[in-house]
Amino acid sequence: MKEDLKRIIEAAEQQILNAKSLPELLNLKSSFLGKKSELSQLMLKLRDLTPEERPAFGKAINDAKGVLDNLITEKQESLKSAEIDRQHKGSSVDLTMPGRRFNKGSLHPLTLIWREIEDVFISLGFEVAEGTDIEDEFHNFDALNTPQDHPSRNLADTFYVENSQLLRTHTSPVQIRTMERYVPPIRIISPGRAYRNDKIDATHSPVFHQVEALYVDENVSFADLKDTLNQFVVKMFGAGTKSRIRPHFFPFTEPSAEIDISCVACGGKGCRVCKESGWLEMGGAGMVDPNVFKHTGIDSEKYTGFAFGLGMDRIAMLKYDIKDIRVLFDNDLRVLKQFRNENR
Ligand code: 2NM
Repeated sequence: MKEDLKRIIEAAEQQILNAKSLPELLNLKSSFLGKKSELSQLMLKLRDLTPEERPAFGKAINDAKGVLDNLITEKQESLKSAEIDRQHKGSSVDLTMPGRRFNKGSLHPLTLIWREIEDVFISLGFEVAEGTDIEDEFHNFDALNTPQDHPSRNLADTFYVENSQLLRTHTSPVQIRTMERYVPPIRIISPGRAYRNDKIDATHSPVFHQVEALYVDENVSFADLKDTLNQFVVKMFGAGTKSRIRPHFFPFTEPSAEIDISCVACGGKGCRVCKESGWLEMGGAGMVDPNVFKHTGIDSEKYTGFAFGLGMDRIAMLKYDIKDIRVLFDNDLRVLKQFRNENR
């Protein structure tokens, strides 16, 4: 009987390994492991053995069944994958072909500049504050020390909504609301959209983008303002970029100044971009007027602060050599596609 078992297993192994197809393998499976198989018949012959011989031999038959079953399962897998390979070879699908490319979107140049500006100010210790585009007269004008008869309040300059609500003409109301809510030290920037009823041309749009910085604490000085400005322009436009200030007037700062930076096109030597002056206008700045502190509940005897405002559209135009502000609002794909590789 031992010889029988050995012969059966060897023959079965040989045939299983040589099986050429799944149906053939399934036939082999039932003939080797099924009820009528030789192994099953061998089980019946256990009766002829002595009780002492029976357990070991029964186990040998079961082990043999296990070995053959594993062998069949393995062969089944390899025949299946061979079958799949064969199907692919015969069809027109070329699995080695590269996938279809799809068009990746790109960030708008203003979004890129917006994020870069935030990163620079965050690196200088500022936090980003945001407000709403619709504001009230108090936060847009009154609290900023703007006189009742100031021309900027006119319908001709400001978009009013209703009930003395308006589209903010700068992002300063964000600074006001921050000063109302927090105690110094306050170090924030407020990037965002602002609105003015301007005629559209190459440098004016009724919707534009501004970033304002505000630093309020004990002993904040004009020197702090100039240093912060310098650090910003160097990080934004590169080492060697300089900033300067010229006297000006704003209702909300005293003293006030206009900000210039050395021309990013010629480095200050004079060219067509800077109209031979070597300088480019960048925005306004000043020390927060004590009247503004009074409106927001900050003690102007204890605290001082500087603020400045910059045009983000202008910064984007300078950095990306865009000559007309309308390009930033047209969303012409031929323009936007050029920023594909600038995504972050
Ligand atoms: C500018 C120029 C100068 C400014 C002032 C304030 C506030 F709220 F602190 F008073 N925020 N922003 C400011 C000062 C803005 O934009 C050209």
